[in-house]
Amino acid sequence: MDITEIDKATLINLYSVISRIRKVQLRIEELYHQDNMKTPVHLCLGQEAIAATICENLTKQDYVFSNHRGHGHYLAKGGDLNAMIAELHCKETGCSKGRGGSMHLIDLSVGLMGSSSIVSGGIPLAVGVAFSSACKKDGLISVVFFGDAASEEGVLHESMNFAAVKKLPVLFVCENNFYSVFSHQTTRQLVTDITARPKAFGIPTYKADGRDVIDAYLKSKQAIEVVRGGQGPAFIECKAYRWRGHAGAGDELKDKYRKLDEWDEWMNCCPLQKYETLLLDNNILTDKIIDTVNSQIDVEINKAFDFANESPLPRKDELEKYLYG
Ligand SMILES: Cc1ncc(C[n+]2csc(CCOP(=O)(O)OP(=O)(O)O)c2C)c(N)n1
Ligand SMILES: [Mg+2]
Repeated sequence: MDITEIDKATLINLYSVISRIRKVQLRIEELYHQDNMKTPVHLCLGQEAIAATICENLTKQDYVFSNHRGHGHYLAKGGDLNAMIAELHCKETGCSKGRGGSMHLIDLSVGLMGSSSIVSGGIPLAVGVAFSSACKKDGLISVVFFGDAASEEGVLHESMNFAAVKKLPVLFVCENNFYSVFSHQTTRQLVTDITARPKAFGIPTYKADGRDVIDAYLKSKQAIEVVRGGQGPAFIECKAYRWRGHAGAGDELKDKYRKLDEWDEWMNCCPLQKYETLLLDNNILTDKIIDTVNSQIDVEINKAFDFANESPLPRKDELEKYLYG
């Protein structure tokens, strides 16, 4: 896996997307305790490169399904930042009209079909849309992001079997951060190699290091080429660490369910910093370009929070407007 296999524009765009997701997460965390964001939040700090590298290999029209930890997926697929921050403030201008909050982001204009707070909830939906694409022959693929805990849900297994039998254009992306809330993977699964599950259904599998942008980008590319080539589904497991608590802002090391040496090891390997150094060493980026990219992101984030704060709440008499009855 070599940086020379990726063109310069892609490398720079990946940097910008990852840094943007990082900065947005940090700002949400900083402001969360002001209590203007009336929603639980599940930050994806530490896992940013997975969303960025997968979505870099997709077209705007390809379909993406997300889960409760979905800010990175939404932004990497091209979702509107103003609308996402407004959604976290439960404002009418939010991407789900302020009715969904952080776990229910959606932007059909960029193929982000929705996010589900039900663990595994997006998986059968992605397979259904892939079935529809196969029938219509529209050439689009569906991608579903889910965590290591979702690999324990029966619906993933049924969905993988159906997708394999019907050769559907769907990519299963498992973000293995080793935890389901407070429980480590080894306390929940005897077979911790998650790719053993898709292999049992005859699905080609890939493993990527979610801290290593080059590895994650090139492995995603291979997996997506298989799916796009009409050979049926593929599965990619990307390992990364959740830097913060399961939900909310701030750090819950005090809860003592994580070992300090484990936490230290992963915190000392920041995907963004590692990537920035690589790009500087290879003369892809300069300090000046880094400053410009990051100051543009800061301006954009300030504007998004201003937009959210100035936006109206949904009207009381319209609270049930989008409910099916
Ligand atoms: C079907 C279902 N079971 C349990 C829950 C409660 N719950 C919410 S998030 C979560 C853990 C999810 O872990 P994982 O899938 O690994 O994603 P991560 O939070 O690590 O990103 C659980 C058990 C739920 N929302 N839905
Ligand atoms: Mg997990």
